[in-house]
Amino acid sequence: MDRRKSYELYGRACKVMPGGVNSPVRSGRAVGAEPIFVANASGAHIWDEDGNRYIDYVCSWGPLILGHAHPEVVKAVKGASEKGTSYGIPTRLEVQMAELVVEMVPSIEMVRFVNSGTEATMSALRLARGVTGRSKIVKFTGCYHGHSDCLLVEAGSGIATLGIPGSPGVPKEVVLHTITLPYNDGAVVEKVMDEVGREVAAIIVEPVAGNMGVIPPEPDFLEGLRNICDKYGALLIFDEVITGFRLASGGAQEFYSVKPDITCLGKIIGGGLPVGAYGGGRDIMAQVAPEGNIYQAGTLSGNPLAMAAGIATLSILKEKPEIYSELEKKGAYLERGLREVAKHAGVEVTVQRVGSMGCGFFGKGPIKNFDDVKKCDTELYARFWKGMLDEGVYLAPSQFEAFFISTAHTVEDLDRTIEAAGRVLDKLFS
Ligand code: HOZ
Repeated sequence: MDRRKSYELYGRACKVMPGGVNSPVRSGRAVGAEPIFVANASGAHIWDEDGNRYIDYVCSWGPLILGHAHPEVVKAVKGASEKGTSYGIPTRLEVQMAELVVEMVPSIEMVRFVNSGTEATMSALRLARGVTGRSKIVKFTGCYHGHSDCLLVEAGSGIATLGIPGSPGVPKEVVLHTITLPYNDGAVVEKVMDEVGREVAAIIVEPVAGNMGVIPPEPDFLEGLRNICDKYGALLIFDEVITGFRLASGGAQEFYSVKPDITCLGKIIGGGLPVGAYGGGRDIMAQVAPEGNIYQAGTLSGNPLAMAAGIATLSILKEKPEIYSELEKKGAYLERGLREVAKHAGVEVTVQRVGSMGCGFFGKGPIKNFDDVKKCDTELYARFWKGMLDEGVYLAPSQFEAFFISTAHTVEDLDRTIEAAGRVLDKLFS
C-alpha cells in the first residue's frame, strides 16, 4: 500500500507536535510503525490521506458504537451548529441529555457533564474525597483512568504501552495517597482495606479492564468491591468511560448487576464529540457546586454540539435495545473466527471479549491481571499489526488496547478481517 501522503504529513507533524500526535498511543511507536493520517470515514471504514481503505476496529478508541458519521449524529451536530457553537449559558440540550443518562444508567440520579474521561475521573475523585473527608484512593494496576496526576500510577493504555510506571512531573506527594492493587484479586483488596479502609475515600475500577487489552472481572470481583466499600464507608467509583453504553444501555453496572456510588462516563456518551460525565445518587451529587461546595467547572462543559451528538447516539441505543444482542453476536463471530485462524497457524492467541469489546493477546490465557498481560509477546503483536494494516484492517497500535465493533461492521467486514488475520498469521508462522 502506498502511504506516502501519510508519511509526509507525519514528517511535518513531528516538527510541530511532540511525537507528531496529540495522544501518545496513536503514534505507532509501540508497533514500530508510523501512523496513518485519516482523511475521512464512514460506517466501519476509514480512508487514509493516500486513499487506502481500512476496516476500523479502533472506532476512535470506543466512542463510535454506531460507526463513523452515522447520519442521525451528523444531522444532529449540523443542526446544533447552525444555532451557535457554544454559549456558556444553560440549554435545553443539556437537560435532555441529563434526563437520558439518568434514565439509562441504573445508579445515576444526577449528572455533571465535562469534556473528557480524564476530567470525569479527576472530578469524581475530588467528589469522593470531599464527601468522605478522606484522602486515600485505591486503583488497580493496568487500569487507566485518564492522565490526571493522582491516577497516573501503574496505569494502562499509553503508560503501559510506553512501559513506564508513571510520569515525570507528577510530584510523589500527590501519589502518596494512591494505593495500587492487582486487578481481579479480591483477597488482596480485603486485606488492604482491613488495614486502611477507614482512610480510603474511594475504590476506582474499570468494571471491565479495557486499557490493558480486555480483561473481564472475575466472578464476584465487582460485588466484592461493593461489599468492602460498604463495610468501610468508602465510595465505589466505576470508570465506565469505555463500558458505559457499550456493554448494555446501562453499562457494566447493568451487565453485572453491581451499583457503584459514582459513575464516570465518556466516549460513547459524546457520539464522537468531546464529552465526559460523572454522576451518582442525589445525596452525593448534591455536594457538587453550586448546590454543594465541592468545586468543579468548565467553559465548554455541556457544549451544545457535543450534547446534540450525545442525545442522537443515546436515543438510538435506547430505542433499539436489540443493538446489544446484535453486537454480542458479531463479537462472538469475530472471536470464534480469530481463535480458529490462530489455531490453524499454530500460534497461541488468547482472545478475550465482553460484548463488542475485545482483544487478542499473544500469549497464554486466561489473562486476569496486568502481570499476565506483561507476559504477552508485544513484538509478535507488532508484526501482526503491520500485516493487518497491509491487509486493510486497522487495529489499535498497541497490545494493551481493545478492539471495538460497531453496529456498522457487517458480517462481510468480519469475514474479511478473519481471513486477513489467517493470512497474516500463516505468513508469520510458516
Ligand atoms: N483510553 C484511550 C486508550 N485506551 C485513550 C486514547 C488515547 O490515549 O489517545
